[in-house]
Amino acid sequence: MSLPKDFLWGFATAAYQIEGAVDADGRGPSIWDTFCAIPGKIADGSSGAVACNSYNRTKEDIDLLKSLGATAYRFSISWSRIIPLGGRNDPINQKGIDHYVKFVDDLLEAGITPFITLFHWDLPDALDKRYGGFLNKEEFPLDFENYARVMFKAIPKCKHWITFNEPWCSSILGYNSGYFAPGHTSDRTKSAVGDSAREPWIVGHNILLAHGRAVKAYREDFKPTQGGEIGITLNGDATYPWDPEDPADVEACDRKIEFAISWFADPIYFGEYPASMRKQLGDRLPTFTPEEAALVKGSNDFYGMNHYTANYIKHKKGTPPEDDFLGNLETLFYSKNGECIGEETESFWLRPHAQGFRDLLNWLSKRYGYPKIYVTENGTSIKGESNLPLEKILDDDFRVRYFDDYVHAMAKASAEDGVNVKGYMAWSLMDNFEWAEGYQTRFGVTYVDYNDNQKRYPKKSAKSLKALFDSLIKKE
Ligand code: GBH
Repeated sequence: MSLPKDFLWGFATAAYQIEGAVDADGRGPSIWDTFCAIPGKIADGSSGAVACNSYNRTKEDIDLLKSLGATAYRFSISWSRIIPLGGRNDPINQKGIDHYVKFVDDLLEAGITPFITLFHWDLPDALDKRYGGFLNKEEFPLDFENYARVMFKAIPKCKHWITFNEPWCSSILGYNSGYFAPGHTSDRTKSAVGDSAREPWIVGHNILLAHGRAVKAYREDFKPTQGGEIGITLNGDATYPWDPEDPADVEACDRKIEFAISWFADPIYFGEYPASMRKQLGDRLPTFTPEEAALVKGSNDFYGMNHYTANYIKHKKGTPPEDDFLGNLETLFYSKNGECIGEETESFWLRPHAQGFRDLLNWLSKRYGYPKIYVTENGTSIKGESNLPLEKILDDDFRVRYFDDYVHAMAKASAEDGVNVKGYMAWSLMDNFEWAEGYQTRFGVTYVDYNDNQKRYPKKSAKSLKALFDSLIKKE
């Protein structure tokens, strides 16, 4: 037994990926509704308009969670259901609030602990159009704080709040490569607007300020009476040197994690950006005023960790181009000696390598002083899964093995390395709208038949997690 007695485990989802019902009960459009409508942006031309229709199937989803034995569920709130136009002077939509209040009541009645993500990429479109969304330092943090306050007030029963999911993705994919909404990039064949060398770093900065404001509001005005906790969720992959004999590759491994994770985590734990980023980006990386640094520093009650994969890292020589966001290095699947990091999946960026999970848990714990960690996402797609017959899909041994390997690696980090991990949420409860990849790529432990009324079929992996955690969580 190697996980603490009070360890929570379950599944994660995000509003735009599962809810559908985009016009129900007064919801306003988000930047993802707008982005999906642009031809060529989503692989299969789809959108989240229907998705899993979870907005209308909450009872069924909670029954599913219960039947799988989950003790926690992480989901996100659609900001534009709460405040359709998004801003602090815009009308509040009571029907949107009522939906999530009831959902949390129903989860608690089923014995499932809710983890609420306030923001999983679906910015109200009106804020993007009104003032440039994340790019606006004066407006965006204030509007986010206001929205967060509305939710804290409405759902005092929620004790675990996550401000932002993966701000790296909102910044880099939204404002450098343009692969995600709102699609800004310097590449004029893809977008009429954007500056890949500057905008991502401004967006990241403003998200940190918005996070800081929401945390301050929670701690001052809600936590004293509600007693919950709040933090941010960051994504990051494990790194191994392409050539372990080359000190420049070894150094590039840390730099890769700094550009992905410490970009946000260093300001949150130390009050400043990593030296490696300042060195490469110069004054394109904003600086924190003393007030901003004070707001952001110390703003995590826990660290939310999203983790999926690992890479070999090869340093690059010379001056990187201005739009480089990796830290002047290459990410590879094969090492110099020809070792492969892991098997292919349906996702071009994902190859299972469970030891990397243990190694990254250790890296984070050492750098940030052994914070409490919740693993807020971990999971895999499977090569060719969508093209298999149903009975083969439900027999997803590859995913069963992935969870088994990764959860055991985490349990070792907990029992043997002193890592303070207190929860784990598998991505995802069900197949869903996989952003720019559309519906072809499936991450669910539950199969969703998009051609037959979004019917749900739990896969083998769905049923495998309870026994796995029962074998690892201490009974006393
Ligand atoms: C998670 O991100 C998301 O939180 C979740 O919504 C999503 O469904 C899940 O992954 C599965 O994809 O080569 O530059 O395009 C995981 C972290 C970081 C993985 C960005 C994909 C693409 C890098 N993601 N990465 S790029």
